[in-house]
Amino acid sequence: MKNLKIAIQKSGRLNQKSVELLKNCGLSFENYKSSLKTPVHNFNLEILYLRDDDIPGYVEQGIADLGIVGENIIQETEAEVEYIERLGFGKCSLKIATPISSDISVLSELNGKSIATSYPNILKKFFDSKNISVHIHEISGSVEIAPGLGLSDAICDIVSTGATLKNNGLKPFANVMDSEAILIGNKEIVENPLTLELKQRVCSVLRAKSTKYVVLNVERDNLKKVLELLPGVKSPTVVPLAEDNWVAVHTVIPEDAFWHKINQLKEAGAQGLVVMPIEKIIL
Ligand code: PRT
Ligand code: ZN
Repeated sequence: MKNLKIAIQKSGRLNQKSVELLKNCGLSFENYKSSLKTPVHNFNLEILYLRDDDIPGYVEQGIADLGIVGENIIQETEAEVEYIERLGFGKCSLKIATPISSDISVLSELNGKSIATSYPNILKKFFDSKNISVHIHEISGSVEIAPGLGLSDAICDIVSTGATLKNNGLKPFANVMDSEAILIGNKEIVENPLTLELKQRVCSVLRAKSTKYVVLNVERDNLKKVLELLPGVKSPTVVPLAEDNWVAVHTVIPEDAFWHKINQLKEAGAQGLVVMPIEKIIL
């Protein structure tokens, strides 16, 4: 079978998490920062290290079959690629921000104003859909300094903690889109058996990451109450303990319900709770 090629960011915010995800999928490769590509030793796959801006276009053209890149870049480049899986890292938002001193309070007040951004295509679509006409100034970096220099009335840029906006005397004003890293594929390759296998591995890693393995002890009299609190993957395992009338319950629970559930379980009579990370969940 022909080798697939997956493009990931060479360096920057998505590189480390992309490498970590692929390694957690059981792929063995060297993460050479200096090379353009590296073979995977135990899967028919080659890893290409590219600038994130080039990834959607390369995947669209089939130079790479798959890619890991922020949704903001996919939308901005308007490349025609398939979304295979949302990966849950690289989360951020594309926001419009105005100077703290500005009294603009609704979007329509931006009509006729100028906005600096590195995302002209997304921004144009956003304002076109609202019938608002703005002057878009495309700049490639340090967008946040544009209003201070008198270059624009507002900006549209990626925000994660909001610290950069604050440090530059700006406040978030409107959300244009939320973004995260996405596994994308060339249209011709999404049904390829290798793509499907990689997708299955990625999903099992993501599923495991968002759940915890929990073991707890409970008296039989309280078992029903405890089980009602545990949706689990299927049904929890219940095993007798050496001490009469006590059982151990093994199950998995979603990470986001975690602390809430733990306290409820304790109140229902659960004791000796042990919580462990899970490596993979294959359904
Ligand atoms: O060299 P290459 O072109 O590959 O990388 P790059 O410098 O263009 O991108 P990089 O590595 O900065 O970001 C890669 C991807 O990470 C982006 O396309 C987003 O999908 C995602 N991401 C997540 C972010 C951020 N968080 C982020 N905070 N990308 C950029 N930022 C920048 C933002 O531009 C602004 O300057 O961080 C600043 C804001 O951060 P806060 O925390 O102060 O709000
Ligand atoms: Zn870039």
